[in-house]
Amino acid sequence: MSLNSRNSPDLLDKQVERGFVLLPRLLGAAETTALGEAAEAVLARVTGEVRDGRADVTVWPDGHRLEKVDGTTVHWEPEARPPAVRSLSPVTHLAPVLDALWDDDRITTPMRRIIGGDELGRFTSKLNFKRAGVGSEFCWHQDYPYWYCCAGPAARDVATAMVFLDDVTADNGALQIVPGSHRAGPAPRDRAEPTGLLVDAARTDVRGAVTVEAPAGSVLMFPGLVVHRSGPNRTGRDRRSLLLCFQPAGRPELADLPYRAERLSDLP
Ligand SMILES: O=C(O)CCC(=O)C(=O)O
Repeated sequence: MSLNSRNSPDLLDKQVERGFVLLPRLLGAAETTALGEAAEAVLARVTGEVRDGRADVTVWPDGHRLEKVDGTTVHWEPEARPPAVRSLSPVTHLAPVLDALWDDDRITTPMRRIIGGDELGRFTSKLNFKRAGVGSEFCWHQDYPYWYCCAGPAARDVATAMVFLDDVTADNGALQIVPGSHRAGPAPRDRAEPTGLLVDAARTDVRGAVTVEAPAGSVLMFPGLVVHRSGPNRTGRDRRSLLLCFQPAGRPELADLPYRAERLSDLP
């Protein structure tokens, strides 16, 4: 599909400049529903394996529990009772309909503009579930520090396409983005926070943040240096999304790179 008038090259360039591109209803209703069904089927299969005791467990310094099985990491909501999954990553290898999106021109054409290269490669993928009533906050952060610990300076060239599987509104945990924040480079991090990955919001100007509401099937794209957060989902409606993180072709994927926490000392 070519870009339609709403998503004309000029408008796209302006959106790239401000640090995020929103493509409303890029995917049709039926295909969005099919993606949601595939996401639920993957989740059921993977959590079944976890229940059978086949996963390797890690607990992060902030108390978040992660379990690895089938080449994906299951990240649990820290507070949800009964337990609920916060995210699965990487995930597209677990369902062909999710995997096909890597080669979908509707996504790759604008993504090439953001990354600025001809040939795109995969970096990683994630399903964020943000379930009704229990989906928790993502604090202010840039994706960059985490990716930098794995990929080093090449992390600058990674950008995300976030495919919304449900309608996104301010009250079910829409993303808040600080326009132009990517241009300032790595933001000061909160040294008191155990992961060392979050932005210090007291030392970063987040006052101009915008809330990105969009219908299901919309796609939001942004590079790893954009400062963003999302609130908890206190509604009765899930806010699921599939994130595809692209990079220039020919580079190793996130899953093949060791996490080197000592690299954080290179960053502010
Ligand atoms: O899904 C969300 O609300 C936050 C996504 C995000 O920032 C992340 O997964 O790093």
